[in-house]
Amino acid sequence: MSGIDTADQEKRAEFYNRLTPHNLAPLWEVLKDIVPPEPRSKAQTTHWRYDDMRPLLLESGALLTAEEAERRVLVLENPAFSGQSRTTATLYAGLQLILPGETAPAHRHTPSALRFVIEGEYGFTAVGGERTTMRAGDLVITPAWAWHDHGNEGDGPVIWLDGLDIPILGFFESVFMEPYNDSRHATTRPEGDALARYGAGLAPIDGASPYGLTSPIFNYPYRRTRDSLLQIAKAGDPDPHMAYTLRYTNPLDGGWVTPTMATWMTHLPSGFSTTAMRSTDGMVAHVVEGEGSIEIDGARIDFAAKDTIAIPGWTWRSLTASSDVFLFFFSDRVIHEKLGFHREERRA
Ligand code: GTQ
Repeated sequence: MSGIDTADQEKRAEFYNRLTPHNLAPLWEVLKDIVPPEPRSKAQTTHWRYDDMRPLLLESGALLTAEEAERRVLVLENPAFSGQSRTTATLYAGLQLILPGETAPAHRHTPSALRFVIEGEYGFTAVGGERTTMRAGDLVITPAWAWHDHGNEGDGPVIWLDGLDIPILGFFESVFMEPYNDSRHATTRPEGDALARYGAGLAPIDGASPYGLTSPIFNYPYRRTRDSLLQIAKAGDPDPHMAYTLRYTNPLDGGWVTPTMATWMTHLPSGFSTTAMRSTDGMVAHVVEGEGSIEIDGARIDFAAKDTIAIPGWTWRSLTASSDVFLFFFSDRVIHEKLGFHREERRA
């Protein structure tokens, strides 16, 4: 505090020292930090180039097996949260590698997970007795507390981006995890069952949501997402801020696909630029196709396909496409909305 003399300051400091043993602290010394006029994210804007990450991830493949690692993942760690396995203030992202013939053993945990497939053709994730083949660009959901394992039945590496709400459950001290009694969970339904039941504008006539707050569809195939975005682009009239954007939905209630993480995909035709906007949710952006740039609070990042970028909450962001661009996003927006503090601003 300014404008007070040294004697007063000493008196106050002496008072604060006597508060400490009582586990008390003066609010007025920290009020402006803990209740600022607007958010100032502690997360740093960070750019992970796939060309840098891929060789390192493959190197880890020679050091240990997926079985040994349980999950062989390089965490995309935000430099502002070194050692904390955080990509944004609230979300975790990592690159997972499965080599031919390997299994990442079955387990379940209270954090929700999403996988955005980057490369490889015969990777699979099994969730609660159903397998789905993971193709580049697919969004695969693993609901909280559902048994899941991963494998690779092809002859090349399979790599995807993991997104989990681990820091959020960590904050609430609600992380539980249980290993399964076998490396793979038994398959009880044919591949494609969930998509047929829930992903064709249809739903079972009886029965509730099998995974509670999480979408019952666990693979949103890229072919469909991409086709839809290209189809709506034919109508023209891209939104100045969002270009062509569609969100992934839970078909049973129209909401987001997980209880904590919002997911959407944006398509920018070559040459298109968006007008700046900002929102309170912190985001992870992954480049599916194309090249371009993103400006975040005035700093420009030039991105290439397969790169990943952490965008701190309440920063101004705008995109420019130098070729046809498809960007996958996930953020903690679901929680902001549910708890009523989501805010967004769009520049004219
Ligand atoms: O695949 O279950 O990146 O449990 C981190 C924790 C992936 C997974 C991660 C996990 C998983």
